[in-house]
Amino acid sequence: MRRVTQRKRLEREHRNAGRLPPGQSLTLKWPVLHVGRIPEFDPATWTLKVGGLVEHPLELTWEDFQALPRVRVQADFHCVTTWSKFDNVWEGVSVRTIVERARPHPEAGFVIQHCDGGYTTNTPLSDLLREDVLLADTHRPEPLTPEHGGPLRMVVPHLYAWKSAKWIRGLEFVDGDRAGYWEERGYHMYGDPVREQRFG
Ligand SMILES: Nc1nc2c(c(=O)[nH]1)N[C@H]1C(S)=C(S)[C@@H](COP(=O)(O)O)O[C@H]1N2
Ligand SMILES: [Mo]
Repeated sequence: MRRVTQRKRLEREHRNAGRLPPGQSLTLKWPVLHVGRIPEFDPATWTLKVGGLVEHPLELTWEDFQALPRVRVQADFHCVTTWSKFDNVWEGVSVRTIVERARPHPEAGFVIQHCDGGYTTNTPLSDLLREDVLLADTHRPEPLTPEHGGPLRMVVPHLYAWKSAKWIRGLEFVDGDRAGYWEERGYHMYGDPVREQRFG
């Protein structure tokens, strides 16, 4: 008898429904993927810096960050190495909230995400202003674990997951697009999974 796994069945359904981007396969697990080591988190010294071309630079402590208004987002997650994990429920702070407070200059068209350990990635500012883009400290039902970017990571569901920086510590507003860690090594500057923008 032919045995079709639940994963395979789900994968076929989602592919037929157009929800699984081209070249992706469904995972029911959550792989851990990053370069370098997992940083230590000390809530007493942690800050999130928001700077570059902004009217009002910020340096938020963990306590400041926790006092911001919160959102919950359910979204899929697509890694360029071809796995997709569906229906993640993230909680945290909308990037819109940070942008409203920092007030970027009109020429600030791009944002560089800076991480503990030196990882960086670039996105147009307009992409970070989408309603489902957030700085997440929770992957429900649990707080975000260190291997998945805890205490805080970016989540940009509509772009490949390398644009969702783990252990984020800074947002730098700039006037031109500038390659980050993987973009410098040949990954696409934008990274849309629907158009399979894997490599630049
Ligand atoms: N700081 C940092 N963030 C990162 C990465 C990294 O190497 N360093 N890798 C990216 C890549 S390629 C992917 S697929 C996702 C993986 O997130 P996960 O380990 O929670 O599944 O994190 C992204 N964010
Ligand atoms: Mo990835």
